[in-house]
Amino acid sequence: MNEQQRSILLDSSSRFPIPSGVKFSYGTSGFRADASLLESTVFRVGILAALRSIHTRSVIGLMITASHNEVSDNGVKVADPSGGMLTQSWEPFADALANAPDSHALLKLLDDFVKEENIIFEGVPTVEVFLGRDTRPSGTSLVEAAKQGITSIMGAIATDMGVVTTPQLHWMVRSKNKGTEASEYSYFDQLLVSLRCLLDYIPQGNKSNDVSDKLIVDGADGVGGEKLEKLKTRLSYLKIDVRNRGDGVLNEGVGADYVQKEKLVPRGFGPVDTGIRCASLDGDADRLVYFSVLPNSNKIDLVDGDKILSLFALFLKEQLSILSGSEDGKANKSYQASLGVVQTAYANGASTDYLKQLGLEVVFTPTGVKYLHEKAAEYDVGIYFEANGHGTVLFSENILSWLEIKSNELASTSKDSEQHKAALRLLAVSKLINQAVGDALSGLLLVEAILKHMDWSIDKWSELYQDLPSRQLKVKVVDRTAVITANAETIVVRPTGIQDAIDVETAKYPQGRCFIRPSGTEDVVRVYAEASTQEAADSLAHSVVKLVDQFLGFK
Ligand code: 16G
Ligand code: MG
Repeated sequence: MNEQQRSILLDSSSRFPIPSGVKFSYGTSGFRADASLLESTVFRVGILAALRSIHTRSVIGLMITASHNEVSDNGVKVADPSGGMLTQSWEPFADALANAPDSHALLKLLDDFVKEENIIFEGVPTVEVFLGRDTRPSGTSLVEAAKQGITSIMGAIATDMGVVTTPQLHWMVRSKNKGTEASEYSYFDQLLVSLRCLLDYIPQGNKSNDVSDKLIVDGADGVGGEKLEKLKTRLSYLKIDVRNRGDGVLNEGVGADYVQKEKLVPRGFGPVDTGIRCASLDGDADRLVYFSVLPNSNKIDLVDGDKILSLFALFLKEQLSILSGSEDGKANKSYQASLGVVQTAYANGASTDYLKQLGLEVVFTPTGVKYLHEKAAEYDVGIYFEANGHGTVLFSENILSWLEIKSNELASTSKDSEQHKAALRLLAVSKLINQAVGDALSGLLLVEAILKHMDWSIDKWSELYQDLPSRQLKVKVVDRTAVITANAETIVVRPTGIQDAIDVETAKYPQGRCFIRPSGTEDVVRVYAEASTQEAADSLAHSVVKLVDQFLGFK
């Protein structure tokens, strides 16, 4: 960095002192904290994003959101050129940057990092960072801090996309770097055109018309409801009633996280909604769950991320097998696409059994989108979902070009064949479903299209398999970093002895399964237990909480 650049950085960073007594850490979803503590962090992430743009010669994204956290929190995360999460190799730099005690320490860090990573400032045509924020009031001033950080790197441009969902921002970054239009309008366009295609190729036949076109969506009082309301005006097929569009408190008794964890109706829903298909988005619309209201109660039948995954897997497997079979029923050997499913330890055991019964390859990764996404990208068609409703489907470049060729070929030889339709459907799914990151809006449209294709009600979908009862608890301990896990968080290797004790407890319960892991977003250890009855799952979870106390000590 030249002297002018160094003096700009020194000067601008002195305007954003870090709060005392706080340690920031770039967790599974970036930095998160009470919004009042975040100005310096966001400013510094702005600098990081501009450097990343220089280094990758691409547009980078910076999103200000704390997702499903309470409204007083906020957060910041970076989207890489592909639209995916920031490369893990830069995370330690993000941590160091956020915690540098003063401007001089910050400058030294930047100098060292620029040398180490060999970041070349000269000859970069454009240095650009797309900025987005959710509806949190604190977002406005934090965006300003981000702009100051970005523009502290000479020549860097901060392009403000305004209030957007997290997946919209990731999508825009990806599109821009692919040379296609990166506006909200083009995002909606892509969703609507591909949805239309899926609906156009719905098999005609004896339909029971089980699936109603009525859907009620809980927008978590966040950005998702607002965007869905806009999208809806261009959607003729569905009648969507969007509730919790932003007049209430964000994430308070509403949203996908609440619905999935509490298994209760969100605010604004009640017994009158019994029998209607309902969905819930989280605060920044990157999670989606479905549910139906149980008669005369505030309880729900939850259709979580695992079931969305199962629905997608079933549909995609069917389309791939139509395509790989030839007209005479013999397998077409021209391309054998690999189809893989990625879950975490939180996936309900019944879902994993179901997917395996379908003959699918199921693999596990630790919690956090970056791990699932990376794994899913190893397949031609990789489907990943967390039980909490975050997930998507990734298509490899290979399969996409093969599908293009195949569909053109079939268009001239057998236009109305099932194979041709299957190829077109798969291409449409690859455009409808967000290739950058899990996206509640695009996921919702794909669910709706598949239900319509299958002619399935939400009940029929929910009955794919019966969830095993489960219980999640969180425990505040003296030091959660003392918990070290392995095998995709299914076993604990430290503290020594605790895994044996958990195994002994678990063995007492039919179909018992239990694991603990340190949270990446809160100062707690999480306990998950599953068993054949709710009482057993509760009891297993509570006994393991006691073990956590014995080995780690409650705070
Ligand atoms: C973050 C992750 C989510 C994960 C959750 C776990 C992203 C974008 N989000 O929200 O995937 O399920 O953290 O939280 O990666 P926990 O570590 O507190 O249990
Ligand atoms: Mg979220």
